[in-house]
Amino acid sequence: DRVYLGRALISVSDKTGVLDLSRALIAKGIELISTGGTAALLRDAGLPVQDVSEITGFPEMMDGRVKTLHPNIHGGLLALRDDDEHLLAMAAHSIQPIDLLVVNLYPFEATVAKGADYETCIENIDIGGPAMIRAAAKNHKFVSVITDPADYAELLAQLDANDGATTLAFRQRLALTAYARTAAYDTAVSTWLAGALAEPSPKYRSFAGRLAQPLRYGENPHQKAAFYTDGSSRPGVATAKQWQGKELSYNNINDTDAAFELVAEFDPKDGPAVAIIKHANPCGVSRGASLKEAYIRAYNCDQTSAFGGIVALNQPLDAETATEIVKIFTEVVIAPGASDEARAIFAAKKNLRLLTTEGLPDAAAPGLAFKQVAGGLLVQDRDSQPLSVSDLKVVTTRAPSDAQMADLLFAWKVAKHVKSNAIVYVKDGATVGVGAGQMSRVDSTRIAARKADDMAEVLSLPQSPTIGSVVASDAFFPFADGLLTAAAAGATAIIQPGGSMNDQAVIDAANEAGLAMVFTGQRHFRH
Ligand code: 93A
Repeated sequence: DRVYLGRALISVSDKTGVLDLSRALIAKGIELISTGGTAALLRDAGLPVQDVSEITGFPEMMDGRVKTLHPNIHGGLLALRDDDEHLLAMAAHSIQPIDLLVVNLYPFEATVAKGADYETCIENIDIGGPAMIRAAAKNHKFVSVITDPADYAELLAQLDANDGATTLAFRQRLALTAYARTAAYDTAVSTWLAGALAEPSPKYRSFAGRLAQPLRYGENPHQKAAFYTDGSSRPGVATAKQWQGKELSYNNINDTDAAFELVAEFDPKDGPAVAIIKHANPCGVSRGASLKEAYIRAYNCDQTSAFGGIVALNQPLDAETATEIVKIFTEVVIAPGASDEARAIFAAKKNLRLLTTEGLPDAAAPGLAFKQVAGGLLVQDRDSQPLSVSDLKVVTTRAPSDAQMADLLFAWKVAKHVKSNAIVYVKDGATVGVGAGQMSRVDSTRIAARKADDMAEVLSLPQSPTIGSVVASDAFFPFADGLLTAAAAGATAIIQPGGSMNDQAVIDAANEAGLAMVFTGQRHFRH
């Protein structure tokens, strides 16, 4: 299964390392063929190279759109070297075999990321390159294909280890890498085009990503895992800069994403906000007069769960907040920036990972969310619908005060990021109890209140922080029991979607308990 290399076609946009590779190939007696820019570079360095146009008998034309799309190239890549008819066809048309293909594509993803205009993006869709890559990969029984400069060294090591030949196992792995690359490339094109055409339907989208980082393991140590990015330049965990700490784990990435997406709900113009996440659910979210105060108030919602949590800030990390954060063990902190002083404070905590971004995620950004099921993939729009005061309907005799209204909207934003059934108690711009992921809404209501009582004890508060609080429920109360549990815990106002057959009974119960209640008309299930 060894194949010795006679001729290589090299056509690369990213010219990194291509001279060294070419020198090494020539030293092994391999002949080189190349396209315009690549050939010029090799020739300038004094290396012998044949132009593709000499082989095709056509000039590179139409701004380079047609360079390598020719039977003399594709025949050389696709011919089966052990098939008499293929060999006869090669002989009849003077087609020479090509044993090694080195291609990297027009930088489509980078062009999009730079914010280039429509025409420029179109011009950067590579056609001939993927055609050759796919041809060479299909014929991996005989042909080796390299699509990433990072693999040049491995190719040379393979040739050294096998007297100038490649093994079938190596070529198979290269073929796999090659198809992953062309799949990701076409996905980048379709994703960009869907965005450029403002095409909202998931029906027309394709899904794949680019391998960003192989992970040590998945959700559990026995699960293999990797992190793929979709090439977008959206601020978030995928595009963040890591300043210190160990490599992010699968769970870190998942939780950091949850934390940053949540805190981004709170516009920095309205003041600092902090979210602390544990197992993808918030265990404390708060605003504050300062970032430090927001952190302390978020921490005081559930100090036990915050240990080993993930902290997200809606403003750059400052020194006084950093000093507060390092008092307990935290896995990751993510923020839209960090001061030098804050970074110096973190530097003493080697295991604390610090990530910074260029800005906050856009909570209202369109996009898609995926969920795998056995045999398929569920696709839906991101839950990015905003809610404003004018969407709300007061359904009780008593209307919420301005202060309650502010807390209700705060609680609603948090509830959107809590696994259903979600119940969130809020007081003065801080969560005081979060009930997440229960099968019964009344259980979530009880758990959240019980956790608040626990914290009252830890903080030696005179009474439970739920007294005088407001409550958000991610979906409607089907019965009055959940609402009455919240009222018994001391809640004074409720925000919920409404829309239950039982709404009237729930409204009556709210009136009887003296609660103010507003309906949002929209739901925030999160499963
Ligand atoms: O415009 S293309 O799609 N048409 C082609 O026939 C073709 N063949 C190779 N682009 C084509 N290529 C691409 O040119 C390669 O994938 C590579 O990215 C680039 C190298 O061009 P140069 O050697 O002129 O820098």
